[in-house]
Amino acid sequence: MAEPPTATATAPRRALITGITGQDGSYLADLLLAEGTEVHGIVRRRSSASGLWRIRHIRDRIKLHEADLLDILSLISVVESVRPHEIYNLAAQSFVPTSFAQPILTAEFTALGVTRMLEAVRLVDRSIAFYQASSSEMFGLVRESPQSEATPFHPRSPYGVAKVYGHMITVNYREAYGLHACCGIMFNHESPRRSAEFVTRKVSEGVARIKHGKLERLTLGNLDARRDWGYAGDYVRAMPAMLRREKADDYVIATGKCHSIRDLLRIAFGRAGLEWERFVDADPALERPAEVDHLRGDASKAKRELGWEPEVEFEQLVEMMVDADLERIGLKGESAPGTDVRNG
Ligand code: NDP
Ligand code: GDR
Repeated sequence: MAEPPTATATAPRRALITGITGQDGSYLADLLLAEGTEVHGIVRRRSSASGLWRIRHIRDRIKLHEADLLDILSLISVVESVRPHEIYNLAAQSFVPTSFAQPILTAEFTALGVTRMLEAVRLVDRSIAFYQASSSEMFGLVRESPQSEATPFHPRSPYGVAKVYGHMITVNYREAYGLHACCGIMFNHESPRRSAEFVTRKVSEGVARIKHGKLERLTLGNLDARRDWGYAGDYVRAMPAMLRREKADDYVIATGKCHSIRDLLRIAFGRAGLEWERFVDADPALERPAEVDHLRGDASKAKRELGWEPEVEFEQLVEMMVDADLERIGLKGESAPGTDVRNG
């Protein structure tokens, strides 16, 4: 067997991020670069470079490798050539409504993709530390509140089911093969780099377009949903923190505070001096076949063992997102959503 990789004074730590082009991947890359880690990322083949907008500002400081969660040989080949100390498996089909429309593809990416990454680690070098992006969607129809590491899972979407699989297979490889594998059970986290289809960004962008006279009304689905929303920049700090502990374990990452879609609307429209009730419609066609009504996380284990705490409050987060979209749309007019990282 080949020598396991070790970081030394002369050879810096190497990290490999799947999903580096996504919201969390880009913030995690910023964080790891800032501490001096050599950052590698997996990207899937694309026909244009526009999907790289979140990492454009660090493009010359990271190394990108072409591979796909569907193709295990491509994953093994990248792990073999990079020989990372740490792998952060953030890639997934991450949008819940798409998981109802494409349940099989979601399972291939979000569930089996995890096994493919774990197999690459098992085959190439078992000493590589492995982080899996687990989700509060696993709690779904919640059995208790707030939800902790001990709360039973009851997922409510093909995405949630796929995440339960990804979570349990990671735990299994830790127990069966002794891999240093951790799962961060993260509650919703948002930012100006959030994709435009998720509700927070849909609202912040909608507010900005209404304010600039480019949209008349905003149509949403279930206005009664409640979530524990935090800031992505805070949440990525928990990833290396848990992965670098001596004992691999799983941690809930959350703010512990729950807000409604109506709270989100009130703060977001209020930031632009607008009353949300005058501009928002609810369309039952946008509701999900099965909904997760409310989520609130208990991150006391992360606080105790990792010293992790969120810094950005919900109101600050919403205002940060609205301000970023007001500026972007004001400056650029009707440009493609989320193509500017200056405010991220
Ligand atoms: P995004 O949707 O922003 O990013 C997903 C990433 O996965 C993108 O880089 C995407 O690449 C990549 N990807 C998708 N399919 C493949 C594939 N077949 N092969 C290679 N790469 C692929 O997600 P987030 O950054 O918000 O979330 C990161 C992870 O954390 C996800 O696993 C998500 O499910 C999970 N999570 C997120 C939470 C949140 O609130 N943000 C909360 C809990 C968990 P491309 O650019 O090519 O599309
Ligand atoms: P979620 O995030 O499904 O929790 O998954 P999303 O922002 O899509 O939905 C949150 C809640 O808002 C309600 N909602 C709407 N949602 C969207 N997208 N669009 C609407 O118009 C709308 N109207 C109301 C939804 O019904 C839902 O209750 C996110 C993703 O990042 C996952 O990958 C991650 O695992 C979980 O968070 C934790």
